[in-house]
Amino acid sequence: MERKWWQDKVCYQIWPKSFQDSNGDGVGDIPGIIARLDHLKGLGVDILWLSPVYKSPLADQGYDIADYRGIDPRFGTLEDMDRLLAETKRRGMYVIMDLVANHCSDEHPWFRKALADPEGPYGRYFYFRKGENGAPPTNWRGYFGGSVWSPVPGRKDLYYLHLFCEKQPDLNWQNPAVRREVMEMVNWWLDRGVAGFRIDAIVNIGKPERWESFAPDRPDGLADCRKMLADPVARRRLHTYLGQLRDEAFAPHDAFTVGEVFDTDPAELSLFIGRGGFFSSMFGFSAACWGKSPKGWYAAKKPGPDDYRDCAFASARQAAGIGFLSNIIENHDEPRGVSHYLPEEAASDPRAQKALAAVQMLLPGLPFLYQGQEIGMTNTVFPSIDGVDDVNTRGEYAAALAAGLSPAEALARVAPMSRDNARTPVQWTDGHAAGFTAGTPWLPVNPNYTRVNVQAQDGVAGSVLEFYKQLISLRKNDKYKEALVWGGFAPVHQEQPGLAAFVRDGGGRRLLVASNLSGGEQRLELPGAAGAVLLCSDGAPALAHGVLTLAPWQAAVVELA
Ligand code: TEU
Repeated sequence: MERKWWQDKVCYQIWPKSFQDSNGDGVGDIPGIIARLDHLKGLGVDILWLSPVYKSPLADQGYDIADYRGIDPRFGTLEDMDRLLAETKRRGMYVIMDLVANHCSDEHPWFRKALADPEGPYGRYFYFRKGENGAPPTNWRGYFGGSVWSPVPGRKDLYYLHLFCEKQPDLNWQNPAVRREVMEMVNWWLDRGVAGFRIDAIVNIGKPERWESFAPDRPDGLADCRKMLADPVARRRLHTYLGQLRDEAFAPHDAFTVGEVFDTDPAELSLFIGRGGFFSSMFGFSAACWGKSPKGWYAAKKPGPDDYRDCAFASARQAAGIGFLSNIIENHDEPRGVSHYLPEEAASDPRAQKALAAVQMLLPGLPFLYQGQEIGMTNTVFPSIDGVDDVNTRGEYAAALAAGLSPAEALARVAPMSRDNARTPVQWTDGHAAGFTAGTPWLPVNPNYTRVNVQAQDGVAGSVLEFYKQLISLRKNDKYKEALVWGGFAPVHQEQPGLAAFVRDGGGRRLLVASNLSGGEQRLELPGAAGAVLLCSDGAPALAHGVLTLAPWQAAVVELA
């Protein structure tokens, strides 16, 4: 595999609105990020992914962009952004931005001009279609529920397409002028010093030739819009556009790019992240997709530690020899990983949080942490649906009600999946608003902040935060890098419930990573003679007669002779 500058790095996602507020308005901002760079440097992370900070009405929290070259005043200014780039550079860190180009905001000048004249040049930046007999052109349901079509105000029977919310009109990538706008914008940021992009919802940019309704798949009479993405013409178009992005923007800058690509066909992995692929990396979402139901969140099954292990291992094997997947246990769209993958009674147990961390951080691929993960932040509590901000959660709540659930049941079922779980403010201290803001936070702080916060863990032996630091420094240690970054991967005793173990080998070294993801003891026969114990989450593991015994929720890394 070709060696690239970003492969031995550790990445960290910042969701700016909830990271750190600097001016007391209750909303996180870029100066707040700058103020916390030393925390991130101390943790050992290198590449910071900033969720959108562009000018936006924040209908989907910035994933609805009104000006691709402007910073939203709530987050700061372009000067603040330049300062962030300089301050990260000074610390040997990199910033990647979020490229949200499947759609823009309905408040973007392009869409305003398009609405004023749908038949004009800006009309061709979007998808306008005529309905039939008062009904929208197709019966596609959007990602957040409801039709993907909204009527154009003042125009009889004309609709515009939005796969996400109605304030996120889809951009028409078939129009070369749109692609030129995107290429120029991406190059503008890369020239400014951004190291690359996380590429949002990108599989949606290839649209099919024929726009047809599908058989309804829910009581609402609509059908999942994702069905049209499988169309061969849509796929071919997607590949063409991604090739253009790579050739005209990413490759000339040697940018680091990570695609948000769900449900990838394993046969296409090499096209996406192989040598000369569209992206540097893409997220391995198999664990995040586990248990999801076509009916909606209310019908989703909660995964357990073994499901996480099996998904993660399967993805690692698929990518072996091809490229680097990006490994997550959570992001701004998912529940907190410790709440989602650990059994309920263990989600807040630092031992269990560390055992899960060891697996994620030492798998092949690139580790991505999400803000607050490093201190074991958990899902929050939802007293009522009125307190939910997220447009996605509100759509899923409506789907649960439509399926006949009572309001209380609907809330109880969608709450564990809500995107607001990951969007509560980062817990820095046990003081006012967890040290996130001097004012009132835009979304309530998770009530567990008095116990779970950075201040309580920083420099404290045995804390989740200190364990993440150890994992990161082990991955970066020159002695073990060949094995942990570029080396092979072989699962060990995967059939053993509650155990996640694997061997990483390279540069003449073999390391066993063994995590006990259960509340009972785990014993495993070592696949080789035991050498030094490089790391242990709690205490020391018991090693005798070629057998490793792990205490409940204990994780260890052992060098094999
Ligand atoms: O997400 C794309 C996407 O497919 C999501 O709808 C995902 O399925 C859902 O959030 C899971 O809960 C990206 C961004 O990550 C998300 O925050 C945006 O809302 C979305 O694109 C639209 O830009």
